[in-house]
Amino acid sequence: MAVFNIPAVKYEGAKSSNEFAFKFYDAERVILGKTMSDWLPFAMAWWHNLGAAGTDMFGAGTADKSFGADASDALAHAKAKADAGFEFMQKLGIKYFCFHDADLITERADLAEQNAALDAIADYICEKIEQTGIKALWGTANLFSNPRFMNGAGSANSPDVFARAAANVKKSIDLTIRFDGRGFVFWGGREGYETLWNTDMKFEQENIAALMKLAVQYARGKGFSGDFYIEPKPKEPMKHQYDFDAATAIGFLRQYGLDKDFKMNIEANHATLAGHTFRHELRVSAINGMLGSIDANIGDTLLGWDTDEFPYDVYDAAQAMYEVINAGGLTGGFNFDAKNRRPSNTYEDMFRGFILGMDTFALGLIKATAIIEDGRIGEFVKSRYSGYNGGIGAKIRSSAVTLEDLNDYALSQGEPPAPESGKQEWIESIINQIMFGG
Ligand code: XLS
Ligand code: NI
Ligand code: NI
Repeated sequence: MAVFNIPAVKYEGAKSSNEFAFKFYDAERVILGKTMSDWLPFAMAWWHNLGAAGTDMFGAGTADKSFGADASDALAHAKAKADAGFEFMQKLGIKYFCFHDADLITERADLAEQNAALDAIADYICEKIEQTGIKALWGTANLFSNPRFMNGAGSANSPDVFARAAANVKKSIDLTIRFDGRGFVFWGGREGYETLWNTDMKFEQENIAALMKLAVQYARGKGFSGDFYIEPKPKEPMKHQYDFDAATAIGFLRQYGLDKDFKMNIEANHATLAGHTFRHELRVSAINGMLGSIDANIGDTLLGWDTDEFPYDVYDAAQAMYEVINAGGLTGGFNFDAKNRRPSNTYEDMFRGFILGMDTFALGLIKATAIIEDGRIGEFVKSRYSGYNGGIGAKIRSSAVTLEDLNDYALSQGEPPAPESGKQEWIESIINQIMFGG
């Protein structure tokens, strides 16, 4: 029996007034040689869509996410969530989901009982995967909600807590492999500090790296060939988190020899919390060969925390897609790590959120493609560095000069030619022309 009283969502074009239709996301439309659905492997976040009921620091949930089950019966509720989730993804044409172990079924304190409960729901989810072809984009272990992780997981001061975190990672890798996942995420919500007075930062970072190394060894031994991801975030819940931003996380991976197995999972809202743009984090990852996957959401500058809103800003999405296209696409996908606002508390709102997010990224793809095909900006950027194509520039690029050579060159040339305009305003007006000029 269907959970949602909404038919499958179809593409109807920009003029459609059907609120349950896509206006821009046309899965089969070919753009730059690939279909929209290949450019945009969308994923549903199990925790937000099937779990989050709108609870906030000031009030209880407003949405009913029991999906008709008796929520006190853990397995029945977990199955109802899976039924709802797969129906939801099928109706939207979404091929992937992302999950934490703890999202799948109510957690139990005892590890053996917890693993048995996870196996029971995993059997059910595997049947659904078999029936629908929908599978995991990535899995992860929730090493932040349970009070046992209050001092961290990999970074915990207690080796017993470290061992429990490792066991949860092992189980979550097993589940990811069973769900045919493309990747495995580490998001270090409790891997950081509240005060340096009680913290051995170096010791904690070494232990986080050790946990990651153990995870890679185990997963590769089980035949997992996907990517591991770090999802950087500067703060929240901790005052300072070690995976502050992409540059910090990439440096950490290189320091501990993890860079061959890991890439970045960039979340838009985390980028802005770190004082960067979403696009900046994508560029940093891409130029380091580590752009893996995206948590597609948007924050709110007036609120300033991880509000996880559905992305609606086409200007922002176009910039993100410009980076993704230039990087040749993602090996991961676009996970809507996003939730409805608290007053948007109906099942219909769940669909409205995803339609908004999918249409926003479809528009981003369309507009970024137009910017690339227009060519003016790409050409301008190339021409700005054209001095390096020959002469002294080419020698600098190929490391064929010494500092003395450059000194001689500078002495002989006199004052360098006047610098040329960076033309930012011209570029920004081209963007507006492409975005709104029809
Ligand atoms: C929290 C993170 C989290 C990760 C997965 O801010 O975005 O949801 O994506 O643990
Ligand atoms: Ni996230
Ligand atoms: Ni987040």
